[in-house]
Amino acid sequence: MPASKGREDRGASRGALRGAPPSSAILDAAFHKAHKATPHGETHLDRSRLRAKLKIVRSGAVTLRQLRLATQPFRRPGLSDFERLLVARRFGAGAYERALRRLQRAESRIRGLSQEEQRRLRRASSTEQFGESVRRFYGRLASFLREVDPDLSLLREVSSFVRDRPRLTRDAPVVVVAGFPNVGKSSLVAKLSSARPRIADHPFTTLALQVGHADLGFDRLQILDTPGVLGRRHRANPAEVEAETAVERAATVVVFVVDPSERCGYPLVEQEALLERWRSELPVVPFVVVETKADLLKRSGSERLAVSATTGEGLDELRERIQEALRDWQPPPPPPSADGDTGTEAFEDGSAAGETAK
Ligand SMILES: Nc1nc2c(ncn2[C@@H]2O[C@H](COP(=O)(O)OP(=O)(O)O)[C@@H](O)[C@H]2O)c(=O)[nH]1
Ligand SMILES: [Mg+2]
Repeated sequence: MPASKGREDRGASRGALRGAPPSSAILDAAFHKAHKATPHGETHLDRSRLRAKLKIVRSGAVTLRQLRLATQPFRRPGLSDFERLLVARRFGAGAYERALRRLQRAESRIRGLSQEEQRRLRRASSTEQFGESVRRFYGRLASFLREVDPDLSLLREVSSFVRDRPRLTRDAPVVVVAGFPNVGKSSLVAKLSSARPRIADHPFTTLALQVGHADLGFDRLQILDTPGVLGRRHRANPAEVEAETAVERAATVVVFVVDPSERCGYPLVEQEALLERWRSELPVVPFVVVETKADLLKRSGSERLAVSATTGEGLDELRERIQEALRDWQPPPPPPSADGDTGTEAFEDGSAAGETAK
């Protein structure tokens, strides 16, 4: 029944747009479907028993399908370990897992309830009793669903968060471009890869991770643009947390971008302090440090590579240094066990790519 399927799905998402709790759109769709039942039967009593049964079966089935849709993105292959960590840091540790468990519990309660009322219907012998069964079922269905409203809302938020983040593959190294806000990270990523990130002269134009691909002798090098980080770990905003997570857990190599011209609006000493902290916290991850905006200012006596996204200066050399840092890279071994819930994508075994790039 493709037509009615479309209607249910649309009904449920329209409710979400209006800001109504997810349960009300699901119940609308469920009751709408239930009321379209046209039963056949020998006698009036048979027909009305069957009508009651169809209402219970159909409203239950529509509801269960909507609950399945809500949990779909989290079932096999599920989130990668990196995504799980991003989600845990954004939404709280264990939050979406608890929501999933509560939804699974609601599903089985609804299934049980539907069977129970169908059994009662078989024994019932009057239209009044049929009506009572339907009303009881609807009432309890509605209250089960309202109980999981916070869980449904959370899972919607989490799935849209994950949908907006890049899906990394473990078959290719990840170059994470990181540094202070406004130093020119996105401009470099745009020059180095297929990504077309937003570039603007103010901090925090990049609010989430973005991936671009490049061919530097690898099939599919992943270049990750990150939001700027100010280095105040205890007061980090969500965008900074995301960038730190990418540096800590996704990077095969970090390209750390320093803006010695300070046109970014942040003093060089603070930029250097962030670099030092990351280097000491992540001793196994190779860092390629570049001083950018070389068209504005080139420090004399600096050992570091000077680059400019504007003029293209130093970019070939940067590509070479990235290649050099990735020379011994090997794809991580497949995860030890397939417990049914782990993904086929990146890092589901919990390893950071950097740990394998020794
Ligand atoms: N002169 C000059 N400006 C640059 C260079 N790279 C970036 N910018 C400018 O610096 C600002 C911030 O760049 P963006 O790439 O968005 O920095 P992000 O916040 O680190 O991603 C923008 O106005 C860019 O045009 C460069 O190499 N030279
Ligand atoms: Mg940016």
